[in-house]
Amino acid sequence: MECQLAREEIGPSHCLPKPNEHIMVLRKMKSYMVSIIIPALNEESTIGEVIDEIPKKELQKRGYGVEIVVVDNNCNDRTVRVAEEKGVKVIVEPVRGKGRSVRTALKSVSGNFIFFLDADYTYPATYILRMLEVLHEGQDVVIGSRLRGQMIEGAMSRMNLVGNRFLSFIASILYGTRISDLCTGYWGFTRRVIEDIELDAKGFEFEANIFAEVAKNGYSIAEVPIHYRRRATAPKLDSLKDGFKIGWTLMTRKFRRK
Ligand SMILES: Nc1nc2c(ncn2[C@@H]2O[C@H](COP(=O)(O)OP(=O)(O)O)[C@@H](O)[C@H]2O)c(=O)[nH]1
Ligand SMILES: [Mg+2]
Repeated sequence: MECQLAREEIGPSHCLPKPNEHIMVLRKMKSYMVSIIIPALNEESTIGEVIDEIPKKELQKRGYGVEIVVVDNNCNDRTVRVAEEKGVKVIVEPVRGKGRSVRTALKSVSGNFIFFLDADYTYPATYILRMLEVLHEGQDVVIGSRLRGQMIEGAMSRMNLVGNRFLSFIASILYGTRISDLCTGYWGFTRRVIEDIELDAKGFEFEANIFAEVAKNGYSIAEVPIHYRRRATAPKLDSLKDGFKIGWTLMTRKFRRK
C-alpha cells in the first residue's frame, strides 16, 4: 500500500489498507474482538478526533468486534465528557501515570487483539488495520514506527529524536531484538502476550517495560512504518527526566530475574 504524505497534514482516510485475501477469510469468522486503549490526560481538544479516526466501521466490516476504552486519570478538562459523547467506554484510574493507566485498562478489556495509542491525535488511528493484519500473519507484537515512517516537520523535537534513536539503539543491543522506535506510543498485541508478560511501569517508561518483557520472553515484534503528526498542545513527557527513566528501565529489566 502506498501512502502519500499530504503537504501539511495527514488526512484520516489516507492510509486504509485494502482487505487482502487473508482478511477476507477472517471475515467469515465473526468472533474476533479488537480492544483499543487510549490513555488521556487532559486531551479535550483532540480526544474526539482520535476516537473518530479509529476505523471502527471498516473493522466491523472485516468481521471484528470493536471495544474502545479511554483511560481518564482524573482529567480536569472536558476529556471524559467528549469521550462519553462519542459513546466509548471510560475507565478511571485515580493515580497519575500513563503506564499505570494503560495497565488498569488492560485488566478490563476483552479483545483477542489489543492496541493502545495516544490521545493527542499524533498517531493516525487508521494504521490499526495494517497492524492487525500483521498480528494475524503470526507476529506477537506490532509497533507503529515513526522513525521508519514519515514525520511532519516539527512533530518530534530534535532532543526527543536523538534520545529516541539512542534509547532504541541501546534497547536493540541489550536485548538482541531490533526496535527502531522504542518510545512510540502505538502498540498492538495478541492477548496471549498481554497475559504472559509482567508489566509494572507507572509512567512513560511503560514502553521500555513492554519491550524488555516481550524481548526477554522471546516474542516477535514487527514494525509498521507510520506517519506522525505534530502535537497541537503541550506534551506531558519530560524529555530528560523520562528519558533517564526509560534508560534505567532498560538496564534494570535486562538483569532482573523472572
Ligand atoms: N491516563 C494518562 N494518560 C497520560 C498521562 N500522561 C500522559 N498521558 C497520555 O499519554 C499520551 C502521551 O503523552 P505525551 O505527552 O503526548 O507524550 P509523548 O507523545 O511521548 O511525547 C497522551 O495521550 C497523554 O494524554 C497520565 O498520567 N495518565
Ligand atoms: Mg504524544
